[in-house]
Amino acid sequence: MPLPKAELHLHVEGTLEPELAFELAARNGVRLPYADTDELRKAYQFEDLQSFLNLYYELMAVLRTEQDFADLADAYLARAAAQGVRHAEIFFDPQAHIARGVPMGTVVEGLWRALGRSEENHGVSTRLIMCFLRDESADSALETLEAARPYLDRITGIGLDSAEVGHPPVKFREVYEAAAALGLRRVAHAGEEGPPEYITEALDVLGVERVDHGLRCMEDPALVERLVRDRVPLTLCPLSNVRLRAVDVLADHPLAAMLDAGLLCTVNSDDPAYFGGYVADNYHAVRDALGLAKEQMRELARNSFRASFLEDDEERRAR
Ligand code: ES4
Ligand code: ZN
Repeated sequence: MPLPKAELHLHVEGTLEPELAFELAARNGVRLPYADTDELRKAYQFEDLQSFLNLYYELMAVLRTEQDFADLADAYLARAAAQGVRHAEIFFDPQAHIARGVPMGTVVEGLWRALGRSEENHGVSTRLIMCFLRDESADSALETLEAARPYLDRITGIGLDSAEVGHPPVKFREVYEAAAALGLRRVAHAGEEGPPEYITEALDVLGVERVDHGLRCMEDPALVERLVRDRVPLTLCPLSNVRLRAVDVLADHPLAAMLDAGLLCTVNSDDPAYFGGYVADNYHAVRDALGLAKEQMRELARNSFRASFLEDDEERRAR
């Protein structure tokens, strides 16, 4: 029995497995520049975040209809349930779809078709987090928030993803303020490839409650002290860090040191179809590479619920 856990850092578009990509391509008459799933899988060799993002955005071309988004999310939820996931907070990238002529409504209604039945079908509760692409403009992010207005009852929070370096959090101050005023929860990717200063800025300027990755905090002892003191959760993605070369090999991953430092670490899968494993695979990989003890594995699973928005909702209801 896998440990019950929550997954807090998962891009739904990053769960598109090659088989489903080809199935959707055929269904929608989209031509992929790969002969078959084997050839596509061979393209999964990444130098860095950008080289991955290029393929990630390219394959999205197959996602066109509500049913496509429903099938994508349902396939993820089935796999997640088999890996012990009981709760999933799921990112999506509306700008990447709107730019291809797929409206916000198609994306959200499609995802909801799967998420709305997830508890009964898979035993997994869900939340949706809408991410802004940080390599697009601040105005585009504001327009995206506006486009999401009719769907805000289905969207718990906002995030910030895509190419990090050169796109500091401060660029998105206004849209984060607007989202906070609408009652949306706030997270952001920071310190994946970008410097520790981006983590500080995400906390101070964007008011994030949780930091996605946050890996590079370890370069700044004062920041680590602050994250520990304020119990700021970090959503780490170990297999992603290896595939995108943020760390050389898993044995060098700072997770064990981060736990020892008292950081509220969680383990997640990021883009599991691309990075070689779903969330339990990430747990097992760090256990084996870093020699984590059973109690540390339990701590990671406990942290995942503690760091989730579900916990807060239930605490609020109880009060
Ligand atoms: C992402 Cl690993 C990662 N980092 C930043 N943005 C992303 N979007 C999808 N995966
Ligand atoms: Zn991510």
